[in-house]
Amino acid sequence: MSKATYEAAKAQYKKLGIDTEKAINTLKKISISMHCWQGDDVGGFETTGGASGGIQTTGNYPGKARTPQELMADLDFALKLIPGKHRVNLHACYGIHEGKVADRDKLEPKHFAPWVAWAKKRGVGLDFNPTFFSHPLAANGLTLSSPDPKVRAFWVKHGIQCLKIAEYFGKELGTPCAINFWCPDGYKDEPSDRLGPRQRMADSLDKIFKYKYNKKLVIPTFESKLFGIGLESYTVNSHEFVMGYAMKKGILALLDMGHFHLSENVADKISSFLMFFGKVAFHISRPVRWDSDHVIRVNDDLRNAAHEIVRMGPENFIIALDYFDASINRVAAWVLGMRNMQKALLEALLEPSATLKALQDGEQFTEQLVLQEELKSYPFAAVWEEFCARAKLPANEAWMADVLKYERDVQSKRV
Ligand code: RNT
Ligand code: ZN
Repeated sequence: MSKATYEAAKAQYKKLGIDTEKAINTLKKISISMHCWQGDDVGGFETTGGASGGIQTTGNYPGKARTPQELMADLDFALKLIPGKHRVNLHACYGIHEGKVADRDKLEPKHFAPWVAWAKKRGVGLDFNPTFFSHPLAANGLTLSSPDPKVRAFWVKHGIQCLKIAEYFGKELGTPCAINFWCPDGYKDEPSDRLGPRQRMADSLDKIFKYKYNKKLVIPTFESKLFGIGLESYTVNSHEFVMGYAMKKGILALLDMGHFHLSENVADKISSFLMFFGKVAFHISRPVRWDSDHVIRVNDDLRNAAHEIVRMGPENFIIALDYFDASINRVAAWVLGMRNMQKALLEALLEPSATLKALQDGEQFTEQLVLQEELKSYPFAAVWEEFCARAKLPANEAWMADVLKYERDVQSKRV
């Protein structure tokens, strides 16, 4: 593409009152938290058993990262193909243990020191997640809400240790660490007591948050879910439970795009969250028929979410990706998902939202509809290309050739 193509696009957007330079510069500053777990199918470094306990990956594409070194190398490779500066999201099961693996209730910052060193070197911020799954004490699908006080105590301790690790990340890296609490807790079949597990869950969470974490360094978020695999009938941390608890506790609720009925519009929830929580934490995912965690595409769900994020100020959002497809090249899955998120945000940044809002408020619904639709054929691609060119990266599928080379030279040797 020539510079002239961008200039023509710039002029076209200018007529709408949109400054493409401003859009490019805003996008450059939006940092997305890239989930380490796409790199190895939510495997982690504790066991070789893979993900279990309410969470599951499907697919068997060769070449997944098996060690911290491999995962770090893959992350490095992926980040090089993504414009902008981003964060990396770790799970507690990605601790790096020398010799005997410390159990979840005994995890300490030292188990994440190599990650901090890795992140420091690259100027990357780290986010975190306690891992309430893939563990013998989560095998029956109950953790913080278990009727067994010993099981609850174990997971409470895990939650507290993770808050300490998040504090360590925030302090070492000079950027607050978002720590997301997601538990699979639920029942496969109709329970007789829906209240008890929720009361126990709240009590366990209260015990975790008794730990006085440094609020400048740690941003706790709490994720709701509709159902889990093998836990189809009841989920303790339902949307209502999470909203209520988070509100009461002064922490953020987290929306995962795969955790609602498929006909629900997740983008519509954002404005309400923003009003009452002040900030919104997001797991950008793609459910196909169920919470399948497919790599995100630039589909209407993503576009609608991105538009709401941009309209309400990207600085008010914690944008984290959450999907894990084991059936395709995992590095490509990262790169494509991150770039798709950026594309959706850029398209939203090029929306003449003040004009559209005025049309809505003026009840000029025909003009609003026409403009909304005609905008779809504006030269977005030229602005995306310019954004990528400034980051010295291809704006098209050319990056995949690099991934295929990496697959040949590095990933395919992992047998
Ligand atoms: C599971 C949740 C949760 C996990 C990660 C690995 O349904 O979405 O966020 O995907 O914590
Ligand atoms: Zn999620």
